[in-house]
Amino acid sequence: MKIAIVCYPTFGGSGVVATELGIALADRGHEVHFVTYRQPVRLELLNNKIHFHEVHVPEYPLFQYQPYELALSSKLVDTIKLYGIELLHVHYAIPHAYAGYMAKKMLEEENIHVPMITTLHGTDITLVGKHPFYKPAVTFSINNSDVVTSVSASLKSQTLEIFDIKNQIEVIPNFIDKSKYSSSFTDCQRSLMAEDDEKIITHISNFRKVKRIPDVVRIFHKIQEKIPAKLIMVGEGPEKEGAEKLCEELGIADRVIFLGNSNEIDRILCFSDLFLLPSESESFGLAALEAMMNKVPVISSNAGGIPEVNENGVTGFLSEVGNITEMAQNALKILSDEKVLEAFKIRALKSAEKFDILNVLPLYEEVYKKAYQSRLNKSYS
Ligand code: GMT
Repeated sequence: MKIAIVCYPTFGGSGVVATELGIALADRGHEVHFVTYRQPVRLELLNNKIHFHEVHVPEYPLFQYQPYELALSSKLVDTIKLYGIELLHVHYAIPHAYAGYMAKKMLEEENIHVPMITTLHGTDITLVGKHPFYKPAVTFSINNSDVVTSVSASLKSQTLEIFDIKNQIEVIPNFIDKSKYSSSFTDCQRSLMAEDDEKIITHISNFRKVKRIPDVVRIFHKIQEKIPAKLIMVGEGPEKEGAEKLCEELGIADRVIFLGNSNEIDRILCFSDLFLLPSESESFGLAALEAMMNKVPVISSNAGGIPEVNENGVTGFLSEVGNITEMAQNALKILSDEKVLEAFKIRALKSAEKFDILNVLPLYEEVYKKAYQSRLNKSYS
Protein backbone atom coordinates (compact mmCIF):
# COMPACT_ATOMS: atom_id res chain seq x y z
CA MET A 1 0.00 0.00 0.00
CA LYS A 2 1.21 3.58 -0.64
CA ILE A 3 0.87 5.53 2.58
CA ALA A 4 1.49 9.21 3.35
CA ILE A 5 2.39 9.95 6.99
CA VAL A 6 2.10 13.44 8.43
CA CYS A 7 3.83 14.11 11.76
CA TYR A 8 6.01 16.50 13.72
CA PRO A 9 9.62 15.80 12.81
CA THR A 10 11.02 16.85 16.17
CA PHE A 11 12.11 14.93 19.27
CA GLY A 12 8.83 14.07 20.93
CA GLY A 13 6.59 11.08 21.31
CA SER A 14 4.19 11.53 18.41
CA GLY A 15 6.96 12.15 15.87
CA VAL A 16 8.94 9.17 17.14
CA VAL A 17 5.91 6.85 16.95
CA ALA A 18 5.02 8.06 13.44
CA THR A 19 8.58 7.64 12.21
CA GLU A 20 9.07 4.19 13.71
CA LEU A 21 5.69 3.12 12.33
CA GLY A 22 6.65 4.35 8.85
CA ILE A 23 9.97 2.49 8.98
CA ALA A 24 8.23 -0.72 10.10
CA LEU A 25 5.59 -0.40 7.39
CA ALA A 26 8.31 0.03 4.77
CA ASP A 27 10.03 -3.11 6.13
CA ARG A 28 6.74 -4.93 5.53
CA GLY A 29 6.76 -3.83 1.90
CA HIS A 30 4.57 -0.72 2.01
CA GLU A 31 5.71 2.48 0.29
CA VAL A 32 5.82 5.25 2.88
CA HIS A 33 5.92 9.00 2.22
CA PHE A 34 6.60 11.33 5.15
CA VAL A 35 5.19 14.80 4.62
CA THR A 36 6.39 17.36 7.14
CA TYR A 37 8.50 20.53 7.48
CA ARG A 38 11.81 18.79 8.23
CA GLN A 39 13.21 15.31 7.91
CA PRO A 40 12.06 13.46 11.06
CA VAL A 41 14.88 13.07 13.59
CA ARG A 42 14.71 9.28 13.76
CA LEU A 43 14.49 8.88 10.00
CA GLU A 44 18.03 8.36 8.85
CA LEU A 45 17.56 6.23 5.81
CA LEU A 46 15.61 7.23 2.73
CA ASN A 47 15.23 4.56 0.04
CA ASN A 48 12.75 3.40 -2.57
CA LYS A 49 10.30 2.46 0.20
CA ILE A 50 10.77 5.53 2.41
CA HIS A 51 10.40 9.02 0.98
CA PHE A 52 10.41 12.43 2.57
CA HIS A 53 8.58 15.48 1.17
CA GLU A 54 9.37 18.80 2.79
CA VAL A 55 6.60 21.32 3.38
CA HIS A 56 7.86 24.85 2.67
CA VAL A 57 6.03 27.85 4.03
CA PRO A 58 7.13 30.92 2.11
CA GLU A 59 7.48 34.00 4.31
CA TYR A 60 5.24 36.91 3.38
CA PRO A 61 5.38 40.18 5.36
CA LEU A 62 1.58 40.61 5.39
CA PHE A 63 1.19 37.48 7.48
CA GLN A 64 1.87 37.78 11.15
CA TYR A 65 1.47 33.95 11.25
CA GLN A 66 2.64 31.93 8.29
CA PRO A 67 -0.14 29.52 7.14
CA TYR A 68 1.45 26.09 7.66
CA GLU A 69 -1.87 24.20 7.30
CA LEU A 70 -2.36 25.69 3.85
CA ALA A 71 1.12 24.73 2.71
CA LEU A 72 0.73 21.24 4.22
CA SER A 73 -2.64 20.56 2.58
CA SER A 74 -1.32 21.76 -0.80
CA LYS A 75 1.79 19.58 -0.43
CA LEU A 76 -0.43 16.62 0.45
CA VAL A 77 -2.58 17.14 -2.63
CA ASP A 78 0.51 17.28 -4.88
CA THR A 79 2.23 14.29 -3.23
CA ILE A 80 -0.89 12.12 -3.22
CA LYS A 81 -1.47 12.81 -6.92
CA LEU A 82 2.16 12.43 -7.97
CA TYR A 83 2.82 9.15 -6.16
CA GLY A 84 -0.66 7.63 -6.29
CA ILE A 85 -0.91 7.57 -2.49
CA GLU A 86 -3.74 5.33 -1.30
CA LEU A 87 -4.00 6.27 2.34
CA LEU A 88 -3.21 9.23 4.58
CA HIS A 89 -2.19 8.74 8.22
CA VAL A 90 -1.90 11.91 10.29
CA HIS A 91 -0.30 11.92 13.74
CA TYR A 92 -1.34 14.61 16.22
CA ALA A 93 -4.66 16.25 15.48
CA ILE A 94 -3.44 19.84 15.40
CA PRO A 95 -3.20 20.99 12.70
CA HIS A 96 -2.53 17.75 10.82
CA ALA A 97 -6.06 16.31 10.84
CA TYR A 98 -7.45 19.67 9.79
CA ALA A 99 -4.96 20.05 6.91
CA GLY A 100 -5.48 16.40 5.94
CA TYR A 101 -9.24 16.89 5.74
CA MET A 102 -8.78 19.90 3.44
CA ALA A 103 -6.46 17.87 1.21
CA LYS A 104 -9.02 15.05 1.06
CA LYS A 105 -11.75 17.48 0.01
CA MET A 106 -9.58 19.10 -2.67
CA LEU A 107 -8.76 15.66 -4.07
CA GLU A 108 -12.42 14.63 -4.09
CA GLU A 109 -13.03 17.48 -6.55
CA GLU A 110 -10.84 15.48 -8.91
CA ASN A 111 -12.54 12.20 -8.01
CA ILE A 112 -9.55 11.00 -5.99
CA HIS A 113 -10.63 9.38 -2.73
CA VAL A 114 -8.00 8.92 -0.05
CA PRO A 115 -9.05 7.75 3.41
CA MET A 116 -7.57 9.59 6.40
CA ILE A 117 -6.56 7.94 9.66
CA THR A 118 -5.99 10.31 12.56
CA THR A 119 -3.95 9.18 15.55
CA LEU A 120 -4.45 11.16 18.73
CA HIS A 121 -1.32 11.37 20.85
CA GLY A 122 -2.08 13.33 23.99
CA THR A 123 -1.46 17.03 24.23
CA ASP A 124 -3.38 17.50 20.96
CA ILE A 125 -6.39 16.58 23.12
CA THR A 126 -5.58 17.13 26.78
CA LEU A 127 -3.71 20.42 26.56
CA VAL A 128 -3.80 22.29 23.27
CA GLY A 129 -6.82 20.74 21.56
CA LYS A 130 -9.30 21.48 24.30
CA HIS A 131 -8.52 25.19 24.30
CA PRO A 132 -11.71 27.01 23.22
CA PHE A 133 -9.79 28.66 20.36
CA TYR A 134 -9.04 25.24 18.80
CA LYS A 135 -11.83 23.00 20.10
CA PRO A 136 -14.36 23.37 17.23
CA ALA A 137 -11.70 22.68 14.59
CA VAL A 138 -10.32 19.69 16.52
CA THR A 139 -13.83 18.24 17.04
CA PHE A 140 -14.56 18.68 13.35
CA SER A 141 -11.29 17.05 12.26
CA ILE A 142 -11.80 14.03 14.54
CA ASN A 143 -15.41 13.56 13.44
CA ASN A 144 -14.42 13.80 9.78
CA SER A 145 -11.53 11.36 9.87
CA ASP A 146 -12.25 7.97 8.31
CA VAL A 147 -10.65 6.19 11.27
CA VAL A 148 -9.52 7.63 14.59
CA THR A 149 -7.04 5.87 16.85
CA SER A 150 -5.76 6.82 20.25
CA VAL A 151 -2.55 5.63 21.91
CA SER A 152 -4.20 4.56 25.17
CA ALA A 153 -7.58 3.74 26.66
CA SER A 154 -7.14 6.70 28.99
CA LEU A 155 -6.68 9.12 26.08
CA LYS A 156 -9.76 7.67 24.38
CA SER A 157 -11.95 8.33 27.43
CA GLN A 158 -10.50 11.82 27.86
CA THR A 159 -11.26 12.58 24.20
CA LEU A 160 -14.85 11.39 24.61
CA GLU A 161 -15.21 13.49 27.77
CA ILE A 162 -13.79 16.70 26.30
CA PHE A 163 -15.21 16.68 22.76
CA ASP A 164 -18.55 15.85 21.19
CA ILE A 165 -17.28 12.86 19.22
CA LYS A 166 -19.53 11.00 16.77
CA ASN A 167 -16.77 8.75 15.42
CA GLN A 168 -15.51 5.47 16.89
CA ILE A 169 -12.07 5.69 18.50
CA GLU A 170 -9.89 2.59 18.35
CA VAL A 171 -7.15 2.16 20.92
CA ILE A 172 -3.82 1.15 19.39
CA PRO A 173 -1.07 1.45 21.96
CA ASN A 174 2.34 2.85 21.25
CA PHE A 175 5.00 0.29 20.51
CA ILE A 176 8.68 -0.42 20.44
CA ASP A 177 10.80 -2.50 18.09
CA LYS A 178 12.20 -5.30 20.24
CA SER A 179 14.51 -6.55 17.49
CA LYS A 180 16.48 -3.31 17.73
CA TYR A 181 17.35 -4.17 21.33
CA SER A 182 18.54 -7.74 20.92
CA SER A 183 21.81 -6.51 19.45
CA SER A 184 22.10 -3.73 22.02
CA PHE A 185 25.43 -2.51 23.36
CA THR A 186 27.50 -4.99 25.26
CA ASP A 187 29.57 -2.13 26.66
CA CYS A 188 27.52 0.98 27.27
CA GLN A 189 30.50 2.75 28.87
CA ARG A 190 28.79 3.32 32.19
CA SER A 191 32.09 4.35 33.75
CA LEU A 192 32.07 7.56 31.68
CA MET A 193 28.98 8.69 33.56
CA ALA A 194 29.29 7.46 37.14
CA GLU A 195 31.43 5.66 39.69
CA ASP A 196 30.80 1.93 40.16
CA ASP A 197 28.98 2.45 43.46
CA GLU A 198 26.71 5.20 42.10
CA LYS A 199 23.22 4.47 40.80
CA ILE A 200 22.24 6.20 37.57
CA ILE A 201 18.81 7.76 37.39
CA THR A 202 17.50 9.12 34.11
CA HIS A 203 14.78 11.45 32.87
CA ILE A 204 14.04 12.02 29.19
CA SER A 205 11.48 14.51 27.92
CA ASN A 206 10.83 17.74 26.09
CA PHE A 207 11.13 19.68 29.37
CA ARG A 208 7.67 21.20 29.15
CA LYS A 209 5.63 22.15 32.23
CA VAL A 210 3.50 18.96 32.09
CA LYS A 211 6.63 16.91 32.74
CA ARG A 212 7.02 18.46 36.22
CA ILE A 213 10.77 18.86 35.84
CA PRO A 214 11.24 20.38 39.34
CA ASP A 215 9.73 17.15 40.75
CA VAL A 216 12.37 15.13 38.89
CA VAL A 217 15.12 17.21 40.50
CA ARG A 218 13.55 17.09 43.97
CA ILE A 219 12.98 13.32 43.85
CA PHE A 220 16.61 12.87 42.90
CA HIS A 221 17.67 15.26 45.66
CA LYS A 222 15.99 12.97 48.20
CA ILE A 223 17.44 9.81 46.67
CA GLN A 224 21.04 11.03 46.68
CA GLU A 225 20.75 11.94 50.37
CA LYS A 226 20.50 8.20 51.07
CA ILE A 227 22.58 6.50 48.36
CA PRO A 228 25.33 7.61 45.95
CA ALA A 229 23.64 8.53 42.67
CA LYS A 230 23.81 10.60 39.49
CA LEU A 231 20.89 12.08 37.55
CA ILE A 232 21.02 12.26 33.76
CA MET A 233 18.59 14.71 32.20
CA VAL A 234 18.04 14.22 28.47
CA GLY A 235 16.14 16.69 26.28
CA GLU A 236 15.60 20.36 25.65
CA GLY A 237 12.70 22.62 26.52
CA PRO A 238 11.44 25.62 28.43
CA GLU A 239 11.87 24.10 31.91
CA LYS A 240 15.51 23.16 31.46
CA GLU A 241 17.08 26.41 32.63
CA GLY A 242 14.97 26.49 35.80
CA ALA A 243 16.00 22.90 36.50
CA GLU A 244 19.68 23.79 36.20
CA LYS A 245 19.17 26.65 38.66
CA LEU A 246 17.28 24.39 41.06
CA CYS A 247 20.14 21.89 41.02
CA GLU A 248 22.55 24.67 41.98
CA GLU A 249 20.24 25.89 44.78
CA LEU A 250 19.95 22.36 46.17
CA GLY A 251 23.72 21.88 45.96
CA ILE A 252 23.51 18.89 43.63
CA ALA A 253 24.71 20.47 40.37
CA ASP A 254 27.82 18.25 40.36
CA ARG A 255 25.61 15.13 40.43
CA VAL A 256 23.24 16.12 37.63
CA ILE A 257 24.22 15.91 33.98
CA PHE A 258 22.15 17.76 31.39
CA LEU A 259 22.79 16.14 28.02
CA GLY A 260 20.35 18.03 25.76
CA ASN A 261 18.61 16.23 22.91
CA SER A 262 20.19 12.94 22.01
CA ASN A 263 20.08 10.35 19.28
CA GLU A 264 21.67 7.89 21.70
CA ILE A 265 18.69 7.26 23.96
CA ASP A 266 19.28 3.51 24.06
CA ARG A 267 22.88 3.92 25.05
CA ILE A 268 21.90 6.26 27.90
CA LEU A 269 19.17 3.88 29.06
CA CYS A 270 21.59 0.98 28.81
CA PHE A 271 23.55 2.29 31.80
CA SER A 272 20.52 3.61 33.72
CA ASP A 273 19.20 1.96 36.89
CA LEU A 274 15.94 3.89 37.21
CA PHE A 275 13.73 6.17 35.10
CA LEU A 276 11.69 9.07 36.51
CA LEU A 277 8.44 10.26 34.91
CA PRO A 278 6.42 12.33 37.40
CA SER A 279 4.26 14.01 34.67
CA GLU A 280 1.13 16.02 35.35
CA SER A 281 -0.46 14.52 32.26
CA GLU A 282 0.73 11.76 29.94
CA SER A 283 -1.40 9.93 27.42
CA PHE A 284 0.95 6.95 27.25
CA GLY A 285 4.53 7.65 28.30
CA LEU A 286 6.61 6.35 25.41
CA ALA A 287 9.80 7.34 27.21
CA ALA A 288 8.84 4.99 30.07
CA LEU A 289 8.31 2.15 27.60
CA GLU A 290 11.70 2.82 26.01
CA ALA A 291 13.24 2.69 29.47
CA MET A 292 11.51 -0.60 30.29
CA MET A 293 12.67 -2.14 27.03
CA ASN A 294 16.20 -1.31 28.20
CA LYS A 295 15.52 -3.09 31.52
CA VAL A 296 15.07 0.14 33.45
CA PRO A 297 12.31 0.22 36.11
CA VAL A 298 10.09 3.33 36.24
CA ILE A 299 9.06 5.62 39.07
CA SER A 300 6.16 7.67 37.76
CA SER A 301 2.97 9.50 38.50
CA ASN A 302 -0.30 7.71 37.83
CA ALA A 303 -1.44 10.34 35.30
CA GLY A 304 -3.41 9.46 32.15
CA GLY A 305 -2.22 6.37 30.34
CA ILE A 306 0.95 5.77 32.40
CA PRO A 307 -0.67 2.91 34.40
CA GLU A 308 -1.29 1.13 31.08
CA VAL A 309 2.50 0.98 30.66
CA ASN A 310 4.10 1.06 34.13
CA GLU A 311 2.57 -1.58 36.41
CA ASN A 312 2.62 -0.65 40.07
CA GLY A 313 4.91 -2.93 42.09
CA VAL A 314 5.83 -4.89 38.96
CA THR A 315 7.78 -2.70 36.54
CA GLY A 316 8.19 0.20 38.95
CA PHE A 317 5.87 2.24 41.14
CA LEU A 318 3.07 4.75 40.59
CA SER A 319 2.15 7.68 42.85
CA GLU A 320 -0.27 10.59 42.80
CA VAL A 321 0.99 13.56 40.77
CA GLY A 322 3.23 15.71 42.97
CA ASN A 323 3.83 13.13 45.71
CA ILE A 324 7.60 13.40 45.47
CA THR A 325 8.20 11.98 48.95
CA GLU A 326 6.52 8.70 48.03
CA MET A 327 8.25 8.65 44.64
CA ALA A 328 11.65 9.02 46.32
CA GLN A 329 10.79 6.32 48.88
CA ASN A 330 9.72 3.96 46.10
CA ALA A 331 12.89 4.71 44.17
CA LEU A 332 14.96 3.82 47.24
CA LYS A 333 12.98 0.57 47.70
CA ILE A 334 14.18 -0.48 44.27
CA LEU A 335 17.69 0.94 44.32
CA SER A 336 18.80 -0.05 47.82
CA ASP A 337 18.76 -3.79 47.21
CA GLU A 338 20.55 -5.30 44.22
CA LYS A 339 18.24 -8.33 44.17
CA VAL A 340 15.12 -6.18 44.18
CA LEU A 341 16.60 -3.98 41.44
CA GLU A 342 17.39 -7.00 39.28
CA ALA A 343 13.86 -8.40 39.72
CA PHE A 344 12.32 -5.06 38.68
CA LYS A 345 14.64 -4.86 35.69
CA ILE A 346 13.63 -8.31 34.46
CA ARG A 347 9.91 -7.58 34.89
CA ALA A 348 10.25 -4.18 33.20
CA LEU A 349 11.69 -5.84 30.10
CA LYS A 350 9.12 -8.64 30.10
CA SER A 351 6.26 -6.17 30.35
CA ALA A 352 7.71 -3.92 27.63
CA GLU A 353 7.78 -6.87 25.26
CA LYS A 354 3.96 -6.85 25.16
CA PHE A 355 4.30 -3.60 23.22
CA ASP A 356 6.60 -5.04 20.60
CA ILE A 357 5.92 -3.67 17.15
CA LEU A 358 5.18 -7.18 15.90
CA ASN A 359 2.05 -7.15 18.07
CA VAL A 360 1.00 -3.59 17.28
CA LEU A 361 1.76 -3.16 13.56
CA PRO A 362 -0.96 -5.64 12.48
CA LEU A 363 -3.51 -3.51 14.37
CA TYR A 364 -2.59 -0.50 12.22
CA GLU A 365 -2.61 -2.62 9.06
CA GLU A 366 -6.10 -3.86 9.98
CA VAL A 367 -7.29 -0.29 10.40
CA TYR A 368 -5.71 0.67 7.06
CA LYS A 369 -7.51 -2.20 5.32
CA LYS A 370 -10.82 -1.15 6.81
CA ALA A 371 -10.36 2.49 5.80
CA TYR A 372 -9.20 1.54 2.32
CA GLN A 373 -12.21 -0.71 1.87
CA SER A 374 -14.56 2.10 2.86
CA ARG A 375 -12.81 4.33 0.29
CA LEU A 376 -13.53 1.77 -2.42
CA ASN A 377 -17.16 1.66 -1.37
CA LYS A 378 -17.30 5.47 -1.52
CA SER A 379 -15.70 5.71 -4.98
CA TYR A 380 -18.23 3.27 -6.41
CA SER A 381 -21.28 4.83 -4.78
O1 GMT B 1 5.25 14.33 25.68
C1 GMT B 1 5.05 15.28 24.95
O2 GMT B 1 4.73 16.40 25.32
C2 GMT B 1 5.17 15.09 23.47
C3 GMT B 1 3.93 14.50 22.92
C4 GMT B 1 4.02 14.42 21.44
O3 GMT B 1 2.98 14.49 20.85
O4 GMT B 1 5.04 14.32 20.84
O5 GMT B 1 3.78 13.22 23.54
C5 GMT B 1 2.49 12.65 23.58
O6 GMT B 1 2.53 11.58 22.65
C6 GMT B 1 3.38 10.49 23.01
C7 GMT B 1 3.34 9.46 21.88
O7 GMT B 1 2.07 8.97 21.65
C8 GMT B 1 2.93 9.89 24.34
O8 GMT B 1 3.78 8.82 24.68
C9 GMT B 1 3.01 10.98 25.41
O9 GMT B 1 2.49 10.45 26.62
C10 GMT B 1 2.17 12.19 24.98
N1 GMT B 1 2.43 13.28 25.94
C11 GMT B 1 1.47 13.75 26.75
O10 GMT B 1 0.33 13.30 26.78
C12 GMT B 1 1.89 14.85 27.65
